[in-house]
Amino acid sequence: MMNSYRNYLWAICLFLVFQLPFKASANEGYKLWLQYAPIEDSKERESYWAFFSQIKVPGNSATDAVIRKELQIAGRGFFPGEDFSSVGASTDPKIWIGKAASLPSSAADAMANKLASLTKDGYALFVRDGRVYVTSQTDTGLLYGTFGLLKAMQTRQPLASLDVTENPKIQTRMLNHWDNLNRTVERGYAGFSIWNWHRLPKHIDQQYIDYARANASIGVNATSITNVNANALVLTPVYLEKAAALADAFRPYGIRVFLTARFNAPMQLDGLETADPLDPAVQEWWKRKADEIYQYIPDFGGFLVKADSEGQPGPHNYGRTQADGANLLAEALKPHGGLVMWRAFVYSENTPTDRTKQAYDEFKPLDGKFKDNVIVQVKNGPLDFQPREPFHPLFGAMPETPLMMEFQITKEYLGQDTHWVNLASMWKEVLQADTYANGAGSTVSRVLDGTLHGYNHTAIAGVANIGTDRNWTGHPMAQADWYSFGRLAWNPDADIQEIAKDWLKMTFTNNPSFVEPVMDVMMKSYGILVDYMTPLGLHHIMARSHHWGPGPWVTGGRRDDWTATYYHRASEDGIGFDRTEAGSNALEQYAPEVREQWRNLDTISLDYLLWFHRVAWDKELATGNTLWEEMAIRYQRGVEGARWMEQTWLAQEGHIDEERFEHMRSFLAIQVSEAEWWRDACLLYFQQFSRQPLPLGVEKPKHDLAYYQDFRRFFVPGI
Ligand code: GCV
Repeated sequence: MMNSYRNYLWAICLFLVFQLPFKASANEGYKLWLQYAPIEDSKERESYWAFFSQIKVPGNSATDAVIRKELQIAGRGFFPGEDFSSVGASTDPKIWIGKAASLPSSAADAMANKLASLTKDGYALFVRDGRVYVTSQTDTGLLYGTFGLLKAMQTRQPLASLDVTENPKIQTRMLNHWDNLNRTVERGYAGFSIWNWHRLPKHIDQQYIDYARANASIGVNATSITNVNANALVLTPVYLEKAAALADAFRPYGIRVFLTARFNAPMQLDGLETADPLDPAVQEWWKRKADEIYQYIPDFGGFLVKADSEGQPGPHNYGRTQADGANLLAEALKPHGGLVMWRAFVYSENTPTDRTKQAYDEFKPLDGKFKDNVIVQVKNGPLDFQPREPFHPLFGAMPETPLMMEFQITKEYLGQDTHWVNLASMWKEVLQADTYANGAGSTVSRVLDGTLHGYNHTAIAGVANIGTDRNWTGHPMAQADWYSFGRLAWNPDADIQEIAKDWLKMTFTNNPSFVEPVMDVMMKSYGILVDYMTPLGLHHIMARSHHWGPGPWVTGGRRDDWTATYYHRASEDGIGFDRTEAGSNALEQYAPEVREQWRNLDTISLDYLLWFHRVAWDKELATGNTLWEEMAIRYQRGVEGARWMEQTWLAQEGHIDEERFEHMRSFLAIQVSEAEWWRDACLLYFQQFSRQPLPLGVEKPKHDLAYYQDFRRFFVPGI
């Protein structure tokens, strides 16, 4: 009787599963890569069930509770209809999820070396006497291990032979939210801020928990919840209480909260006459403020600070250095174990040097002058998250000062919410760049993981791309950027193909007919986008202010260094910014081996040509084309690439749920038309200077230049 009822339930479940690809709900996007889709193949289901039906989680911490909860969610997804109400309580476990200290001695003794190799947050998955063990030295490590186990199931790895040891290479792996207290998000394209300040602290939205789950599943262990263009109000009791409620919700998931600190907060909040970092009253103010914050949030991570940049107050206002500013806050946080993340994105229109040189000029002389709880946060390139930049010259140049990476996950300059571009490809390029700081092999990733200079703190941040959109990120594929960020933060040397493959399987399906072609698109998408936006090292040629769409004609206005013409310098003689000795000499900020790669116009990679050189339009390049021809061909190639992406996607119909398929279909149509827009607008504009026809094979623009220059859009999001 029981059996036939069970079979009946299974039949219903299978029927529902069969319907899934065609009748998916909006929820599919919300669940991110934690879909835990039903295991349809009966053999696979049986073999996973043999383990999953008997799990023991012996611990009793708050993190153990969320581990049990996650197993319940996953179990209900993988095995619909089964009862998981007492998951984790098996008396004859086939899966044991417990910290190393709690392991049965038979397993602990046999695996002593493995266990000893685990660092904080690390985990091991192994099999001993037919039982799967998930273990770690810490609660958070155990949660990460649980997600490791669930990933293995989602990507259909056999549990009977699991053998994984994972230790993070970077200590602090964080998201930076540029979220304002009024819930708008600077450079956010996925709706409003998920932090509902008005309802906090009393209401803890389920989305906060799901945010923490998603982050923990990829090893993100810190979050700075407010915009770096900071509002001092967040440091007042009303907001500290709200931030504390978020910190409480995130704690079991191993996530620490940071806040952005407005440098002149002592003046704005308490009427001090100065915010001078050397003023004793100011120092006292920050100490008291730090003490107060730790009363609300005992494990508060620290401050993230943007100072002396784009209108933000900072130590310059008092004739002090960036080290003076950072050390002021570091001193206040020190007794509590907090960190200061001080941004190197410092530049000014009043400094006459090339903007890309200013951060190095300012910070390099301060190397070794920062307190030991300061980390300097450096953007991947020396300008500002452009589609392609050379690595920032500060990497490798600050051996005495820990540096952390700042990537931008939100795509301010890469098509914002509607373009599909796999950012991991761009990040990988930077992470694997060789700074030659200590000879060959001194990669940026080794600067970040601390092995190059022996940093005492290591960290990496990504500017978050999430908001209140049903699927968190607006573009369904932008979820991959959040996911990949976490994976690369954990291991900056990780294989990005593996990351993409895991993400696709967990998010959509394990079907190789879908995974392989879509992964191919992901791997090529970055090169394609650069081709249709900023080929050959062009940069900062986007529209003014909202930064959406092309604007190579942007000139004049309040700040020269916010125009396009400052950077491309196109004229009838040629185009490009000369950063060699003959020009701004930004090249001198790199190691001699790097300079050597880039100083010669004939041998530099074409990817960086116009970043470092000014080149005549009829200069013949290594490809055999003139500069003008090469530029036009690359723009055309980018458009064709976008069309290929669209076609490849259209061929996926039926492999996944209709909703996400259709979402992607319409976004790809937008991407193709915007790729054409970039190509046509840029080529028409630059053609005024090259005065040459479009080469064969490059399509004629649909409109004249005036059309593109007059093109206006209102209320573009993100500003
Ligand atoms: C938060 C760019 C963006 C700004 C951003 C700034 C920064 O300039 O356009 O919106 O401000 O970078 O990183 O501080």
